[in-house]
Amino acid sequence: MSFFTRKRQEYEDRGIDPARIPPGQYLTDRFPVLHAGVTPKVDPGSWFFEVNGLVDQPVVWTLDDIKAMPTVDRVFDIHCVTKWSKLDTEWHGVSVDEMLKRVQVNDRATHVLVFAEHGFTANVPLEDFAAPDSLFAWRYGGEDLDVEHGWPLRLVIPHLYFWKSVKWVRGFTLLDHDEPGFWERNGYHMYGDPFREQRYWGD
Ligand SMILES: Nc1nc2c(c(=O)[nH]1)N[C@H]1C(S)=C(S)[C@@H](COP(=O)(O)O)O[C@H]1N2
Ligand SMILES: [Mo]
Repeated sequence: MSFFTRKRQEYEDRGIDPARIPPGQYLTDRFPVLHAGVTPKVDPGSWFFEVNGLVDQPVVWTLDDIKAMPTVDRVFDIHCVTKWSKLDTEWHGVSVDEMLKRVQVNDRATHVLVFAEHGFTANVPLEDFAAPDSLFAWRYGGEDLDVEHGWPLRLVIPHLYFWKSVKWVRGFTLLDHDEPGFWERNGYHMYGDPFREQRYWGD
């Protein structure tokens, strides 16, 4: 019996619906830390967030501006391309939808390039970015996000592999085409649906 078949049996025995676990993933109760480069040192006082590209008015928000928007609490399963999944993670922040209401997105916009400290980027179709579940979070499990997990602000798009959930996010650009981000230029899939196991180019 393979590792994944055995694990699946174990999850069923624990009462976990196996349909929640994408192919080739196993569950962890830990919260692994994964990123390229070093954890940035962020000064929340001088921090700002930018929305630009295909919008009528580019905007710049401070952390206080963002935290003053209506907030949501959401619980999701997350799936990392390195094969761990974590169930029922708890996030608090502002939904992407709520943010998009505050900028006039041009009709020509089809994709988003999300950017972060140290030049990290990730691309997502606008439709997935604006999906009802997507949010910009600053609390996890009832506490401020750990710096390693993206404080002061991180994106969470739970229906795509977790590399699209950009930590230390600083803004996003609306585009009329798709453009690979950091991991996508390095062989990761342009879309990254865990249930279709879209890990790498060609998957
Ligand atoms: N800014 C930034 N965000 C990032 C990354 C990164 O390298 N830089 N790595 C991504 C990857 S590959 C993963 S799996 C998740 C890991 O999030 P975690 O460390 O909170 O588990 O963050 C994603 N967000
Ligand atoms: Mo990752």
